[in-house]
Amino acid sequence: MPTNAEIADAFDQIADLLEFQGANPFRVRAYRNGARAVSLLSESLASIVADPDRSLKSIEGIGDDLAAKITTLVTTGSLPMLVELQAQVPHSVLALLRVAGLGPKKAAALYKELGITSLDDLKKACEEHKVQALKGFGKKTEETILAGLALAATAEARTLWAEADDFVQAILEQLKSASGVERLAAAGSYRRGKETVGDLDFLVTAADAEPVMDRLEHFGAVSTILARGDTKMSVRLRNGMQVDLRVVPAESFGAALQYFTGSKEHNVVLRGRAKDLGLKLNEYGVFRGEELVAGRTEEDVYRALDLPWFPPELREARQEFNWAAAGELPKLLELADLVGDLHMHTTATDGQASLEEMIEAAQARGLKYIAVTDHSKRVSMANGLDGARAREQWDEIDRWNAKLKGFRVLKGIECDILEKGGMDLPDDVLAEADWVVASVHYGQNQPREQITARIIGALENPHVSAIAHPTGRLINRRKPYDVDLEAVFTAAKRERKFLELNANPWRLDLDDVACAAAKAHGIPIVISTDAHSIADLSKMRYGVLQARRAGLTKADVVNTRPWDEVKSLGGKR
Ligand code: DGT
Ligand code: CA
Ligand code: CA
Ligand code: ZN
Repeated sequence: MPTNAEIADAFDQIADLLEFQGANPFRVRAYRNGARAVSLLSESLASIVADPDRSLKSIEGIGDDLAAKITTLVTTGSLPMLVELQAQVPHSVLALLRVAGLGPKKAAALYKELGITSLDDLKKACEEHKVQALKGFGKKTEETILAGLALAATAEARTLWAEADDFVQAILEQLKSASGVERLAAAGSYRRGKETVGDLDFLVTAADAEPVMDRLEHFGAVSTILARGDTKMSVRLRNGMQVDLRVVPAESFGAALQYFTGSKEHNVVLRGRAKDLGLKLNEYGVFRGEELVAGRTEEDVYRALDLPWFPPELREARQEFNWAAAGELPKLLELADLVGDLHMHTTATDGQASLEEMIEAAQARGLKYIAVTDHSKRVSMANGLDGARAREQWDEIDRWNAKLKGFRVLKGIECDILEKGGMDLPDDVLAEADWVVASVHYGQNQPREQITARIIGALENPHVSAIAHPTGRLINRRKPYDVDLEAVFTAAKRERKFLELNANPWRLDLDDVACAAAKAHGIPIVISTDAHSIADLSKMRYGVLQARRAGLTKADVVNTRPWDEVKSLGGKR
């Protein structure tokens, strides 16, 4: 009988192979979603198939087609479709798809034209400049691939927080139901809200550890049991991520939670402080000699060290101890503080939902206003808007606003900053918009002076409100542009413009450190989802987490304010 992990693997492989063959993206996505749904399931699929009263289709993400495939896999042990696809594509070729700048089409061309079947082959071909000679490639593409190869080697090692979160929620759900569980928590970098996490750390107090460990062992996404002892267990998930589980005594739960939440740097400072107070701190508690003085809760532990409880996002030994000493720990931003979303796309360009659908969805989320910011014409791939089409959309928005009560749609645009500098749309068009986000999408490899000058040029344009994703990085996929952020901050402050924290979990741009620096310059931050679908509107929470790590409060963030007040902070003139 195949395990859930094996079934999920089969679906992922099908998705990879279909993608390589250039199949319909919706079909590819159906298999990817299926793989995810299966791997997050706590119940074995084989047992559902065996039960005549149950239907696989009751599982979210599993439709007719996938249900039939699961049944075939469970009952016969193999899947003819997968075998057939595997025969058509050499296995190692699939690694090519994980390189930034290489879509399935280009990967297929490399395989067919140059016989490239591995990342090593690809590196060699780039270095020998064989890739740039191929039709549809060129020098730029070759450089992008080489840079992507370097990242592909280090990526995959750390998992995006958003992806880790899916697993954390499913594991918590799985462990919660074990008999005898008292307290249960996820710690580590996950709890600190770090943009990527290396491994997952769980803590539990339980009368008996065995049932809890059994539950983890049977979690659907587990591929290998690395170790299982009396109080500690480690497993590997099928996506490669390691999960550590520790069983701790109730009187030490707070100390263990504090210790395993970290960061290491934060803990080093704490231990030093304990020592100065004549105390000892470890994962079991705070001790005076042999006597346990605190350990049951984190609050107790910090109090024993004469410190306030720190939100986990701040525990990086950056500013938190200085703030505590001054009695000025910031009250961090919360998701509920945000009342608007100022960057999103519709079907007019590369979004998946219509204007009407986005408006409805934003209202349903309780927002008070949104800016619709479709791409400008330079982004031809996304069918970007020229002045006439932008005005057409804005007329439509006017008609919506005439009908809407207690909700405002702002006439916006995500206007490209051209490679040679300057904006993609003329000033008379931008002047009619309520909100203009300026973005670099092309010429990302330009030298530092040039790219910095382009961004500063946009900040100096009176019609620009904010710079979107100011460094252009994609976590694990693409490096930031070589931009002088200090110079950007100085210009933004001078021009009274906003900078974006793009909440997409791949971007989180500006990042935590840069947001803190922008705040120090007195620049208001706008947190935006850059939604390309209705579901994307829920990504705001990832941006909030990153903002909290930067120490941002409600007052530091533009879109916590009613739209009427936003203007007084700066932005478009
Ligand atoms: P990650 O998993 O690489 O994203 O980062 P963390 O912070 O989750 O680190 P991890 O999983 O190695 O350990 C979890 C926490 O446990 C860490 O933040 C601090 C604590 N810890 C682990 N090992 C040590 C150690 O050797 N010394 C100290 N002081 N703390 C440790
Ligand atoms: Ca960890
Ligand atoms: Ca760990
Ligand atoms: Zn956008």
